[in-house]
Amino acid sequence: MFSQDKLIEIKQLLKTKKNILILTHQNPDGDAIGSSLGLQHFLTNMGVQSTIIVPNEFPKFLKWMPNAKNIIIAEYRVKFTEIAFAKADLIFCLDFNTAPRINHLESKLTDSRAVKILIDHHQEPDLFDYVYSDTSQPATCQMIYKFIEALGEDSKIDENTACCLYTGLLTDTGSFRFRNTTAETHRIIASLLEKGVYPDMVASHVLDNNTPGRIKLLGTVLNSIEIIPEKNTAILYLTKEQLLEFGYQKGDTDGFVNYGLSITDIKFTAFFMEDLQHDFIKISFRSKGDFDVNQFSRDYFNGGGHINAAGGRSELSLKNAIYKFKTIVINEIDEIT
Ligand SMILES: [Mn+2]
Repeated sequence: MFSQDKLIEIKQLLKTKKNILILTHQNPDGDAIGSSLGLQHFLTNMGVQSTIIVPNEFPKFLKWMPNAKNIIIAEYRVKFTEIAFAKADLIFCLDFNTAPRINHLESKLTDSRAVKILIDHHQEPDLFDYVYSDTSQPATCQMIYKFIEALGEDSKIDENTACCLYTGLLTDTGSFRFRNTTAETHRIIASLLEKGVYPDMVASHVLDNNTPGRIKLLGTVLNSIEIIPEKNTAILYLTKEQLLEFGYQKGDTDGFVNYGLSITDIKFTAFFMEDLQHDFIKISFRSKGDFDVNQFSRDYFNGGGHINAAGGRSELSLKNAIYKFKTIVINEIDEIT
């Protein structure tokens, strides 16, 4: 958490700064949108105006969230974004650690003379003016809650704020199943429920969001599963042709990688997917327990992330990328338990 001195300074900034931006990462997920909207609702309740800017479009299953329609999608609103950054005097950077994570907005952020406040749970953050970075936190939404608490302003958390923060916690903890889900998380969830969150409503928006095409893609990816039993590892993949056959839409394959981990005794899973636009393979890694997929991806597949969830990529063909993966897992990785 920010030190007491910093919290007092931030309170002062909220009173004096007039052009406040809330910024989150490229391809915003539930935690990115949830923390941004949660913070915005809270600020509104404090009488503080703010604007949320995201680099690109976010998934349909997050559009129901209160005020989501007012989020500025920078790639569609180029002029507006330009002016907003030029005028900004305070920028909250949520759920990302380094400027490249906001893609085409990177130089706008680094060039801006606004005061920059980072609240994030990814590793090795860049330097900002105020930093609340904690990789032990399951979600930025949890950190927003704790930030509000530290300001002594819990009473400003209304139903809308609570609903947004709940959503990010739900998505970033895999529905409260990942190891990052702590007793503190559940205490915070309890107080969010007391503020009036309907968990069934959030779950039905966020989790029951399949299209027929996505279900067919899921069938295809499940058929692709290969197991390396001696390393408790599962591999899944989708080709370009399969994506096109079922009318792939951005976000359709989100969560597919987790099916590998749903198999008895599987502790490590990788999902390989041919990219439709570029000539590379996108890879998602997930693990259970101590096996560090962030390190694995950094070492072998030009990526990174968290201990149990990471992304990576390969310039090889799909077949060769999978072959490389198998070779490494079989020959270079100790037992995965
Ligand atoms: Mn997050």
